[in-house]
Parts: sequence; C-alpha cells; structure tokens
Amino acid sequence: MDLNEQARDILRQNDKGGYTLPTHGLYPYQWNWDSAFAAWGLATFDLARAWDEFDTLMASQWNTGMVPHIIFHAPDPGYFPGPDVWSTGQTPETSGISQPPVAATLARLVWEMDKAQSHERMAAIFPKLVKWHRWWHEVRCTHGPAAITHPWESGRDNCPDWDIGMAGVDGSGVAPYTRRDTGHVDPSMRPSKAEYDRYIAMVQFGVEAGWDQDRIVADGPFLMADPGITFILLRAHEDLAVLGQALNEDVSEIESWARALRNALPLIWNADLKGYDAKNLRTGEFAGVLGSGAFLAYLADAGNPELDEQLLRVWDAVSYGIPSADPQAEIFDPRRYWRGPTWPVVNALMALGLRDSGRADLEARLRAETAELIEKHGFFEYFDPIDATPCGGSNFTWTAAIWLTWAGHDLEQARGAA
Ligand code: 2M8
Repeated sequence: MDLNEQARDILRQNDKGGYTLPTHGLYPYQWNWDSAFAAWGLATFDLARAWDEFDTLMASQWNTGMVPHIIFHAPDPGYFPGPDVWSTGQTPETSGISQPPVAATLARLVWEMDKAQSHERMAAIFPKLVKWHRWWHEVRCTHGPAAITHPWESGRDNCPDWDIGMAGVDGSGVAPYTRRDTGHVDPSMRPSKAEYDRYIAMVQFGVEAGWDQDRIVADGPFLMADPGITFILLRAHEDLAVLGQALNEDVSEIESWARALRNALPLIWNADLKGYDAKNLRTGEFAGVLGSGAFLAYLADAGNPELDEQLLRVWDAVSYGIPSADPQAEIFDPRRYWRGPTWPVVNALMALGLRDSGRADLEARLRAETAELIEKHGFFEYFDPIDATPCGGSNFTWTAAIWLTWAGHDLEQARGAA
C-alpha cells in the first residue's frame, strides 16, 4: 500500500466517530492540537469530516472560553491521569488546562482548500475560536507573552524549557498512582517518575482551586512564558482575523490582541542565548535553553539573522529534522520524548513559517528530511534526529495528517532544492 493510502487508513482507524484519537492504546481520548492536525489531514479526502473534527473539539469549550487539552468522551482505564483525577465537572469530562491554539491556523488552511464548501462550517466555529483567543489574551497574556500553568499545556511536555519551573514544584505529597504510558511504550523514552509526580501535583492544585484560573495564575505552583505557544497564538490571531474578514466581521479586537503579543516578543528574547527563550514568570529567570519553541518564531514571522544562525547550528548537528532541544547542550537526549527528538508535526509548523517568510530552501530541506523518516519507518509519534530510530506510539494521527498535507508532497522537487 502506498504511503498516502496508509496515512488515510491511519486516520480512518483512529476515527472514533466525530473525533480522532492520536493513537490507540497510549492516547485513547481526543487531544486538542492533535485533533486540529487530524482535521487538516482529513480535509485532503473528506472535507465534511474535517469540519466535524473542529466541531467536536470546539463543543468542549468551557464557559470561560478555554478549550481543554483532553476531552474524555468515553472512559478508558488505559490512560493516566483520567477524568477522575482532573475532576473538572465538565460534560463531557475534560482536563483542566488548554493546549497550543493551532486550530484557527489549520481551520484557515482547511477553509482555503475549498472556500465555498467550507464557508458555513467555518462560520459556525468562528465565534468559538474568537472566545478561545480572547481567553488566551485576557487570562494567559497578562504578563505579555503567552503563559502556561502546566508543562502539558505547551504540548512540548517535558522539554528542557520547563526544568527551572518544574524545580519549584513539590511532587513529594502526591499519593501513589499507577502510570499507564510506560506500559504502552519504552519507559526510557517517556518522562521520569519525578516529573510525573510534579505533573500530578500541579493537577491537584487545579482541583483544589476549583480550576479557578485567576487563582492558578496568581498562586499556582508553575507559571512560565512559552515561546512556542506565543508564536502559535500570534500566527493564529492573524489567521483568525483573515477568517473574520471573509465573514465580514469586525476584526479590530483580534488585531489588537495580535499587536499586543507582537509587542511582547522582546520579553522572551534572551540576548545571552541569542534566541527566544522560556521564562519563569514567578522569578523572571530565563530557562537558558534553545529548542523548537524558539524556532516556531518563523510561524509568526518573528525570525531574525541571529535566530537563523542558531537554527542552522542546531539543525546541522543532527541528520533528520529540527530537534526539540539543542543537540550541543548537556540536557540533549535524542530519544526521550521532548528532550531532543524531532517531531514531524512541529517540523510541519516550522515549515509553514519558513515557507511564508521566503526561506523556501530551508522548507524543502525540512520536508525532505521529515519525509525520509516516515518513508524509512512509518507513521511514528516522533524520531531520533541522529539515527532516525522511530519512537513513541505508531500509526500516529498527526504524523499521518502532516504526510498528507505537507511532508509527502513534491518530494523530488524538495530533494532537488534541499
Ligand atoms: C503528549 O501529551 C500527553 C499529555 O497531554 C501525554 O504524554 O500523556 C504530548 O506529546 C502532547 O503534545 C500530545 O498532544 C499528546 C497526544 O499526542 O501526547
């Protein structure tokens, strides 16, 4: 079976009827940004089903505007922490944090594939997207850049960006629990027990605070500025404004959020590191590590010559794709989840930025390298950027989706240009 057909098959097999699982076993629920990528992939062969995916995601929006990171449609004992731990009281049950707001950007790409057929479906989710972006602006951009209250909110869960914030979280009082992730994949590729204890302690703080965002932002155990979400949100504000204009809506409020966020970018530029950097908002301290969050700057047209140099240094140190952490830094770990591996899905986002900012040669190189990983080993969750070892879950929705929408396209031309 050719890779396009295999990718479509994976999306169909992970389809639970209206929403798509990231992969069976390891992630048995609907995840926020995975679902938006699923929609993008589905749109290449079933436009109506793609819009259903956005509908199911946005249907879980809280009254506050937040769109949660996991929606627990049907109980599954194979995942921890499940709905009983999050205890948010939502219907359907959900987690209590959000995830990178890629939905508006990907909804725009889906809408552009067929504007006439998509018009009403896009119009139906537009107000919900606006409400979610307002939540980010009013609740999470109070310090300027976008802030996260839990590493899982970043989508780049255990990347070194969060180490300084995690150090201040006390995980020692967490009652014994059984992890499920390490039963599905090689434990040496997953976060450590000490990290998990802290993740759960942060969830427990949220439960005790009744998921009151003001309390969590003011007094919670963890608050860090995330360059990754900042750039994703900035790009998404701009894409949302384009959607609004197509609907003849007044987009001045959305444009003002984008302006405010762009003006805040100097706050996450670490001159010593010569790159964008995560910042502990409790102490003002920079993380001091360069990773994929910084390079998402291209997505928001926030690149600069110093960042270009850093990108090439980090990328030239490996063979396949852009690594999630700096391979020349001590913390680099090429197979452990977000502490070094390359993630096809993040490569796809960076590629959108490289292409839109006129770096076609770099976009082609990234496409050729990402495609090679998938051609060699299949649709894995992520890969070792040095020797291409496939890691994490297999038959992964977002890897299949980005193959159909980006990585699998015009490969001869990309290989020639790279
Ligand atoms: C991973 O995160 C979940 C928690 O949200 C986990 O490890 O249990 C991350 O890679 C995240 O970005 C992704 O959305 C999720 C599902 O693919 O898995």
